Amino acid sequence: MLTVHHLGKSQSERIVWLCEELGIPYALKHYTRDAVTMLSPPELRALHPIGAAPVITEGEVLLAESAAIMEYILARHGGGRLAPGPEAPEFADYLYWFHFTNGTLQPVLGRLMLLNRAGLPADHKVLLAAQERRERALGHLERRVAAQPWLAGRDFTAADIMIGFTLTTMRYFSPVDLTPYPAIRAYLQRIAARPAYQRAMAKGDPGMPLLLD
Ligand SMILES: N[C@@H](CCC(=O)N[C@@H](CS)C(=O)NCC(=O)O)C(=O)O
Repeated sequence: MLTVHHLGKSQSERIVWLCEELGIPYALKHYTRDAVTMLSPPELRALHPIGAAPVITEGEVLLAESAAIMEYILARHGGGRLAPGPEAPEFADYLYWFHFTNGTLQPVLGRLMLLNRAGLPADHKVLLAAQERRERALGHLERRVAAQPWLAGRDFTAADIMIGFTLTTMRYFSPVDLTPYPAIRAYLQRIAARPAYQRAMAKGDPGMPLLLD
């Protein structure tokens, strides 16, 4: 049995959502962040040397890193769904946008989270550079989702699952005003309308207000 080790309010919501989209059987094990540090609890740290979520276990397999877990589940349980293959015209776009999240957008928001915590003055050049980088990434994304409904093109794929957390729950840690990005906000409404997304969030983080606007 595939077990998803899910830390509340974290990137592991991606894995819960993927399992719901695929309709595969899985067990969900919940972990709660330390109320003061917001870090993962000792039980999750005992599971994997990095101690961060997500982690999955399946038989002898223990795997961390959300992108690696997504690829593992898609390859083993996806049956070709949600991941266009090399023969598909949208293959390159799929790969690019799948990796855009953890390669570009998530690090930018993470950097800003730390810079904001450091209490830098609003005009500090490092802070301004990070903000400019965030707006560049969001502008790029805005143009993409204005041009077609989903990141890889006409069809919803795992690339959209990767970015969902970063555009929503991540904003609890690194606030972003999406007012200047109407196409991203419309894209988030398309995500919100998916029954599998609704099920995943209800199971993973019941009661957590979803930052979809
Ligand atoms: N690159 C990793 C990042 C994992 C990560 O930083 N997870 C955060 C939650 S969003 C976490 O577990 N934080 C708590 C901690 O590090 O103690 C991935 O994509 O899985």
